[in-house]
Amino acid sequence: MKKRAVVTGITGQDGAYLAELLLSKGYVVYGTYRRTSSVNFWRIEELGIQEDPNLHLVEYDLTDLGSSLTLIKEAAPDEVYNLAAQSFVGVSFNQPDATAQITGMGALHLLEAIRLTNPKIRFYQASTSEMFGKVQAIPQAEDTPFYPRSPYGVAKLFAHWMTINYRESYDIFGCSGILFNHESPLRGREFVTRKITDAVAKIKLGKLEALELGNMSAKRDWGYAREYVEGMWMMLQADEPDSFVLATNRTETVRRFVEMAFKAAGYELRFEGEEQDEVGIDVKTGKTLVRVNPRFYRPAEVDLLIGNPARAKEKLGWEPKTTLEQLCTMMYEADLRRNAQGRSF
Ligand code: NDP
Ligand code: GDR
Repeated sequence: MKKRAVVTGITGQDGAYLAELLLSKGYVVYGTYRRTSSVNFWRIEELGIQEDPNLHLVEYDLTDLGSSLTLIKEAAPDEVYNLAAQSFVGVSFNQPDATAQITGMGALHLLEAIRLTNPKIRFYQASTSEMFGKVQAIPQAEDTPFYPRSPYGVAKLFAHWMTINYRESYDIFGCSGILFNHESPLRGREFVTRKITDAVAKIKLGKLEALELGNMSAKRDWGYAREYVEGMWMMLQADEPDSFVLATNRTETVRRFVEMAFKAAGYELRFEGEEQDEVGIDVKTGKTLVRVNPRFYRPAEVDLLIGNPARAKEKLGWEPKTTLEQLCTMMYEADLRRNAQGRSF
């Protein structure tokens, strides 16, 4: 019998990669998408899995308890991966209520559906390093105290604790993956790495003058999404449910990622000025290629994230392999190709 999995949020970066991984392992996958006026399947199209006979695309909204019950009843999965969320931190400040409903309550709906339908189903919750927020220790591990700094982080913390609570109360095999930032050519363009690689490709092709960013001093621990979805799967194959940090244990500023992306395109940048007056100048031509726009600053910032993935290494055998330089170049090259072909997602 083939294993069956539900992946919520298949139209997102991680949902697409995870579906690809599970299909390659022989699973039947129920991937959920939201009904909108124009559904966007570009990621699963890029991965070439849209027509896979073992992939079933199911209309679903996380905020609807009935929809969760129907999904779990009809798909009858062995494993559920809850990747759907309002996942953009910046937007969560403008839409705190919607973020709480989707990102927080949505996870509870799925846990309830599992408890009521079949408590043997294994559950993965997409938790996040944003729960550490104003960090209480460096590096951050599973037992580091949380201090979220955005409505998104607070909503995710609710879902994280609900997963642990259902594990302890109902013996549900619920795992919480505390994943640090992970990127790829399939990353949404509103997130900073992809915004940068897409803009650098456009600048290279003469389609854009300069890149505008917010806080370039923020530090993040960035890894490659394809390796992180494998970690999600490994968590649900373990003997015991647990919470796991997935991270690279290396942190860099946004500014450093900007430098790297321009370097991949053959530029050398020099940064001048401070904070909102900071600019990035092309050493060869003297042109300003990067400037700050206060519009992209957040009401409260997470300054520094760096994760310690020791538990995942020890208990799951999971380790990151791709360096940030390799990841940045891979993303830039994909964006250069897309922009040269006039495709832009
Ligand atoms: P994306 O933003 O790319 O994808 C989010 C998915 O959730 C999309 O498919 C989106 O659908 C779907 N979704 C949003 N609202 C609803 C809803 N109400 N009902 C059903 N589906 C909905 O996120 P990522 O792939 O980057 O991340 C996957 C998960 O991991 C998210 O939960 C995120 O918060 C979390 N995470 C991500 C990290 C990262 O660095 N990428 C790090 C740590 C955690 P639509 O396309 O219709 O908008
Ligand atoms: P993050 O990712 O908030 O860490 O959440 P994002 O790429 O949006 O921001 C990273 C850092 O870059 C700074 N920044 C900018 N960010 C964006 N988006 N746009 C800009 O122009 C810009 N300029 C500077 C931000 O202030 C921030 O410090 C991501 C999401 O995937 C979450 O869902 C996930 O939980 C976390 O990663 C781990």
